[in-house]
Amino acid sequence: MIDTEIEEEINRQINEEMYSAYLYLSMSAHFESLGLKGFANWMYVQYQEEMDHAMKFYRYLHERGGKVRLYALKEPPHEWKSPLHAFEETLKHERHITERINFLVDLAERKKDRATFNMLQWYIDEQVEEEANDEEIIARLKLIGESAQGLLMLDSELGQRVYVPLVQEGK
Ligand code: OFO
Repeated sequence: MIDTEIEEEINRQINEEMYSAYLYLSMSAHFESLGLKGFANWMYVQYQEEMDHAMKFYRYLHERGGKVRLYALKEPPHEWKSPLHAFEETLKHERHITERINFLVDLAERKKDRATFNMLQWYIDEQVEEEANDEEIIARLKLIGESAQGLLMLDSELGQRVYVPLVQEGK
């Protein structure tokens, strides 16, 4: 049986991951409305990945005999001043998620819950990758500046991103 404090914090994390999904779906819709189909695709893939993050915690809690509780989702913003602004907000949000994962790792350590500690290692690696992806796109957007041509080239590149379900990756 899983410790009740860990159970509660994993339930909060399911909500955090679902909010991440909601936020990125809102960004995807925003880019779609601007005709930036590639940016919209990138954010849609991100939305799908965040749902996987939520469901990985969901399945884990059941495996450990815990009870999943789904809490209300916050309403995400609907508009961003520019693609750069949207990606800066994405990075800010991911840094918050990294802090949450680190908090969960500390809690698992304090409670001597080795299984949870182990499961969380995947999220630690994932956060490194997510922050690096956002930082790279932010750097590119800063270089592009006001160039419409540069923005459209990046849009077409971001349109190539493909969703790979976690279950298919065996994770
Ligand atoms: Fe974006 O990594 Fe989950 O939330």
